[in-house]
Amino acid sequence: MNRMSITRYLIEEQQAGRINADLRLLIEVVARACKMISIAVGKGALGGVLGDAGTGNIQGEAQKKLDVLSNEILLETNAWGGHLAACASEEMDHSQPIPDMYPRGNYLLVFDPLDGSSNIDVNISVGTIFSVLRCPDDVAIVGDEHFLQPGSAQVAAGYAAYGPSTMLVLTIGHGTHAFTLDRELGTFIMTRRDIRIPEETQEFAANVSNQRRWETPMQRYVGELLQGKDGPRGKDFNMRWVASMVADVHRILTRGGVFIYPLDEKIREQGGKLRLLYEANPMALLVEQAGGAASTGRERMLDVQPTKLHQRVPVFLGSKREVEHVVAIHREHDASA
Ligand code: P6P
Repeated sequence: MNRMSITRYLIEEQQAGRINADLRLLIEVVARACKMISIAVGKGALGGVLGDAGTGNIQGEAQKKLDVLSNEILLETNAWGGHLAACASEEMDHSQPIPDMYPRGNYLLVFDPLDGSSNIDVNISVGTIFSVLRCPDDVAIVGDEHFLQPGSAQVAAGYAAYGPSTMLVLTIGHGTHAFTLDRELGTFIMTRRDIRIPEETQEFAANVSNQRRWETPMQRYVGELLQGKDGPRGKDFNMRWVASMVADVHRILTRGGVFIYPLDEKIREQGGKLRLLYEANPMALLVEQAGGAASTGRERMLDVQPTKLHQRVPVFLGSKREVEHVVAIHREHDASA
């Protein structure tokens, strides 16, 4: 059987001139880091890495031991290859330049090392989300400000999903492709090329316990979904909410759907729940490359100009027609306000 490994895929993309050797190395290294994280996650209680680390991060969240371990794995595996100028992470207050002892490259890597880690202790799928940017030219000392690029500037994005199987879903700007980890070989094998998200859907993902605090148009929108075929949408909808963005987005990439995390009164000050640079933007690129759409409700996600490293945004992404419907509801609301 002609099985395409991620290495062969990346070599062929390099031979086609769509990526260079440094970006190929970067993605291979991140894939190797995700394999290491998958092994640690898979050990569960036997690995002695469940539970809290006893520390907190800039998000004000208690860090899980696996949050800290996953962050360290991504930093260490990416330090010496000469492909990166700096890394930034959900788990670190500020970006971290490549140590002076190593050669410096032209890319910036920003990641959520273990997304959904509150699910770790209850054995529910979690994941790693990553985004690759170019380091601006002629920068002597790389700082947080150099990461503040719109999502459209990403040269690559992806996630690893640590579920029943470990999968890596990746885009380098030429489609979204899925690879499944062959644990015997220790290699990611392409299992889906050119994923396409159905434009219509009957499935939504939301934490509806927040509905009473959402902006009015979103309360109405989800209310209509819940009314099903008896309501204005004229069809029944199903709901799923894993509370691991990687798991919910992977389902949407696989069979369609719409993921919504609206602004709500509780988080209005922070601008939303999900982080722009290492959650919303990489997922938005993957979804758009698969024929879907991603928006803040008022702006295409990939057009948002970041102002802070850990900036948060409302997130609406998935089946194109459904996201367009959500954007139209926001536009109508704002026009009448
Ligand atoms: P809530 C996990 O903490 C996360 O950042 C995403 O992975 C997930 O989609 C969301 O938050 C879950 O939020 O409010 O339902 O716990």
